[in-house]
Amino acid sequence: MTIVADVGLDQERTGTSRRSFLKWSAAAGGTAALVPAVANLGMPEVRAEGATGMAEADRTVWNACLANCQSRCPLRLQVKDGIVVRVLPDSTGSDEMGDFNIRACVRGRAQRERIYSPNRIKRPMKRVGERGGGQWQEISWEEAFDTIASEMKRVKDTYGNEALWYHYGSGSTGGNITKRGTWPRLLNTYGGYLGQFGDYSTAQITAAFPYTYGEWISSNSLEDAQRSQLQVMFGNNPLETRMSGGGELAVVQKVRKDFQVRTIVIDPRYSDTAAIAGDDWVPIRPGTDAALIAGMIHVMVEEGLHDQAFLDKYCVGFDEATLPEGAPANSSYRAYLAGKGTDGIEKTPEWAAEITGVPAARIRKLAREIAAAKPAAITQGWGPQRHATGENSARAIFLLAAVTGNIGIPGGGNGAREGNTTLPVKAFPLFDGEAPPVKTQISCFNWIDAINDGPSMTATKDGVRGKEKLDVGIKLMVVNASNTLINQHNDIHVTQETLRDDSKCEFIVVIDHQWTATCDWGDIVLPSTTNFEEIDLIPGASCGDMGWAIYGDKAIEPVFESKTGYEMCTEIARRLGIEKEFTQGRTQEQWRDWLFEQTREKIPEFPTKEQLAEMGVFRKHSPTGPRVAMKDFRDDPVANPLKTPSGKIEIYSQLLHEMSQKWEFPGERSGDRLTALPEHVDSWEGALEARKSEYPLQCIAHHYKGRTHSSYANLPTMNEAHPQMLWINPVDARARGIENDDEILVRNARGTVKTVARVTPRIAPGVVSLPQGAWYRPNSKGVDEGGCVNTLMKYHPSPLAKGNPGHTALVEVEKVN
Ligand SMILES: Nc1nc2c(c(=O)[nH]1)N[C@H]1C(S)=C(S)[C@@H](COP(=O)(O)OP(=O)(O)OC[C@H]3O[C@@H](n4cnc5c(=O)[nH]c(N)nc54)[C@H](O)[C@@H]3O)O[C@H]1N2
Ligand SMILES: Nc1nc2c(c(=O)[nH]1)N[C@H]1C(S)=C(S)[C@@H](COP(=O)(O)OP(=O)(O)OC[C@H]3O[C@@H](n4cnc5c(=O)[nH]c(N)nc54)[C@H](O)[C@@H]3O)O[C@H]1N2
Ligand SMILES: [Mo]
Repeated sequence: MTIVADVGLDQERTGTSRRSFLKWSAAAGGTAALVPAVANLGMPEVRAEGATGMAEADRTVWNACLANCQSRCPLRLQVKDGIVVRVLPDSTGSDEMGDFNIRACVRGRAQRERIYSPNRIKRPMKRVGERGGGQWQEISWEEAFDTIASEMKRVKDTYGNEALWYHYGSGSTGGNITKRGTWPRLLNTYGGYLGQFGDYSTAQITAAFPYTYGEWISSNSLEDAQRSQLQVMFGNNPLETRMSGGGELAVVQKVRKDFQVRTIVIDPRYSDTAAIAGDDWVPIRPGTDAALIAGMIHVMVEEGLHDQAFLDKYCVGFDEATLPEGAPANSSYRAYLAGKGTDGIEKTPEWAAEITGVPAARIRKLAREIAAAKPAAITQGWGPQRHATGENSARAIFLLAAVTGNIGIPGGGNGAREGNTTLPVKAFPLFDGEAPPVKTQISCFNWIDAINDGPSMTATKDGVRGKEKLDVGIKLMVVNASNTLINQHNDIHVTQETLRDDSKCEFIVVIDHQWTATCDWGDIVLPSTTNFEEIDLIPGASCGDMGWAIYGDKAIEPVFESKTGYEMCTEIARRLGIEKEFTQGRTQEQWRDWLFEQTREKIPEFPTKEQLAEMGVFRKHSPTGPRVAMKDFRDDPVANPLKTPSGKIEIYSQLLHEMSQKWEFPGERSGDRLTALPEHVDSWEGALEARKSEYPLQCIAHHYKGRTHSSYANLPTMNEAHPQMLWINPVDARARGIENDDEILVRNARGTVKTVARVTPRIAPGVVSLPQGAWYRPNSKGVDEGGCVNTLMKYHPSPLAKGNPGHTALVEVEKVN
């Protein structure tokens, strides 16, 4: 197919004229950016002629953007002479809800810069000299496989399987065989590895769910919001974090356009969602949602606006009368509001205003409006929970949905993040049998403690699961599709010190296709293919009530000496004598056939391999209409109890009360605590501490449009379109003599970042945001000129989840003179 014909197709769908498409192509593109990159790689030069005409492609194949933004966009790659010359978006679907054209965002369309990036790892590398010292030697694949297999054997024989660790990494989340599954399967086949619970995204809310709802239960879909009178979004930002025509962005805009549902966004930032889909913005100090909610519920109760009947029938612990047996007197939420609890403070709007920065009159108005809207869809993104006390923020937002009686009804919701409809596409198995062989788990964020002193980690101090304490620390790490060894993990300096000592963690293998800050700390670094260099059945994703799957075709041969994860693991399995168990006698192609077979058993109308290769995308709209969470429970709570101990929604959790007596928070963590109620807890480096600290600004780290975490952060076009910068309010900037675009230093006791100021009223006073994911690039003085926010963040796991508080830190900002 020629490109001109494809442009014609797009034109129908997007209204883009050929002229503007060409302009876009040149700007986002390709020629200027591609040629030097290709030259760097020593590959034949491609002339995609930009404005003067378009290169003819030999073929067009389907694949997808697999980065972890959770949108999952199909891409059509045009290939000429073995080189990807152009990346086009989805050409199927329409603008109708449930049939959306899944149009890739700027990042997806910039894939060529990534495939042909000068940062691509060319061949296996071995560290020489000190770990992290920056000296490397190229080695053969044979040597790499032999070394990894013998290190796995040595560590297993010396310390046992619990000393092996598969590191958290989200770089190829959207894949299936190309996902992060191959390495876990290898490790599980070899007897297993120390497990992990939680993730870097949602640890606190994941830990909060069981104590309120018994398990993770996503809210109604955003498509269902068409039946709402009001949407209230707490730190939920689909327009930036669910970009593309297949993301929730499309659903939110469609609901807004067709149904004009009033929308309030509660966020320290005037996000794109607030700006484009919001009617009202409530700027709030980070980490204080539970205080805002207490202030609002105080108003509702005082004015009789809450849904007492719902609380009586479905909930535990709002009132003294529904507290579980054995709960101390005055431990209900009502007693907390009245100041009869242990803190003795009444939770008036004035009290909440002091903490949150939202004026008391505004809190009253907001409370009345939310209580009056029937039904109201209350959702939260994951920004509010990625905090020092994020578990309580998440639970407080659940509570607001319960107090207003919005749970289990169309147009309502349970205060969690929106749910959606997915297709049950078969996943590549991480292990055979019922469960992975090793049952012991730590929080995925706690690995650094397990390297420093694993055996000191216990159930009540570190949340270790499956055992009272660890017997051994992490001695070997497989770090695949991850930059969380350095860039994406809080407090880069502490991590580097720990890793430098290779008597602690004795062996680290990193697998990636870009040379990241994480690669710097490997002992062996392996060059992976991108997903465009291998085959897959991509499970797709979902938005609203539409799910889809994408054909993963191989567009080009592996670049340089890169290999697929499946090939790497098969080679290592052979050396460990477990090849047959690992592969089940299948090639990657045969695994894909198996995935198709298995999926077609579950979804009879799912296309065959040949059909999907042609179609590219298979989409399906929910046949039962928009998702309404907890409908069964609402209809009949006796027949359909929740998985909580009481079977009801637990506003007061007896389990948490008991844990609060037992769990230990020694030393630096002595200020942490667990609470039976979703109450506001002043945190370390939180809103109150900011007022007396020498670092008086609360620094959050929103997820940014030009990258998915650190993925795409090295692409010139993305950096031009979405440069790194610090958002700072004009009030705070003026006080420091800072003007827009000034070079600034952002610092605290842990580190210093150099970046530029974006002086904007789009962020609350007293708050700054340095979008996470920029590449760490320290200069000779240790100042990070790349602008990585984790240079500033603290390593301090949250109290219940032991999760990542990636939006909690205090900083000071000064102009560079
Ligand atoms: N473009 C893009 N999209 C992405 C990603 C990306 O890096 N770039 N990352 C993907 C991944 S892995 C994930 S986990 C999701 C993350 O999705 P989220 O966690 O929802 O994204 P964040 O930007 O961290 O936070 C959402 C909003 O919460 C606000 N916020 C921060 N602290 C608070 C608070 O205390 N209270 C309130 N009310 N609001 C607060 C932030 O300003 C932000 O606008 O996004 C995914 N999508
Ligand atoms: N302070 C702060 N820190 C944060 C956050 C925050 O809000 N604040 N957000 C956190 C969140 S939500 C998350 S999910 C994490 C994300 O952190 P990570 O999971 O580390 O995600 P990325 O930074 O995108 O890095 C993914 C890597 O995978 C590589 N990759 C891509 N495809 C493949 C492949 O097919 N094979 C291999 N081998 N490699 C591949 C990419 O090149 C990239 O280097 O960051 C967390 N860090
Ligand atoms: Mo995430």
